[in-house]
Amino acid sequence: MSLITPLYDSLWNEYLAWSALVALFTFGWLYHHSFFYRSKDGENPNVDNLEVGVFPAENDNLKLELAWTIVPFILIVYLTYISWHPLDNIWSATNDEDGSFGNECVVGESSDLFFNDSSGLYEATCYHTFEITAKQWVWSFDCGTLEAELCESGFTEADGRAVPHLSLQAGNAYLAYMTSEDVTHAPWFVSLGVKEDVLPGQTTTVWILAEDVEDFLLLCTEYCGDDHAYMMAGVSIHA
Ligand SMILES: [Cu+2]
Repeated sequence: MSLITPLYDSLWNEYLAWSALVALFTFGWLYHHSFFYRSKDGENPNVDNLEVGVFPAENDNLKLELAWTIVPFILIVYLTYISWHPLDNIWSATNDEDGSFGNECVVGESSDLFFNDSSGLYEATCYHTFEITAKQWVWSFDCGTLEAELCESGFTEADGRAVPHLSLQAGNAYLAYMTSEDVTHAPWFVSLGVKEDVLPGQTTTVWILAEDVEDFLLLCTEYCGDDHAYMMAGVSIHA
């Protein structure tokens, strides 16, 4: 079972590498200065003659201030930039920009979903649509006119309770139209690394890219009242 889609694999590695680098620098600096500038036994620790409530403006260093403002800012802009591409692959409502998922499939047509290694994005020849409706504290799935093989809703057991169940077919791209009947909820397709808010009176969409055969849970990730923690569904992606 994949814990993370290939869409985020390289992002994950790059974020980890930058985190390690920043941590190494920060804690290295911190430990070096903590020990290097420690006062010796018997030495007056207030070597700079600091006074309580008086800012030591003579120690100000504009270059240093600018450096630790600008360098992290550039890093954040860079990380945002590299995150944009894969996130766009999942969240763009219509994929007309690059046409990654084509048009809606006609009856009997399959998406032929695949991960394009060179672009780092998912592609499909066409996509299917279904609906997700949330209310306190249950999910419901409407597969519309899709054949049962492509999309089927029912019930299953999770944590000793009967919960809604959604069955999808591997190798297909789905666009889920979602809304809520009461408050804000947020379905999280755990294995796919995808979550998106659903809102009363509005329709939001999210791409569900069913690549691997697997079973996982769909959880609510927007606090929605007493039984929020139990608001789950089972998802099966079958061959
Ligand atoms: Cu909820």
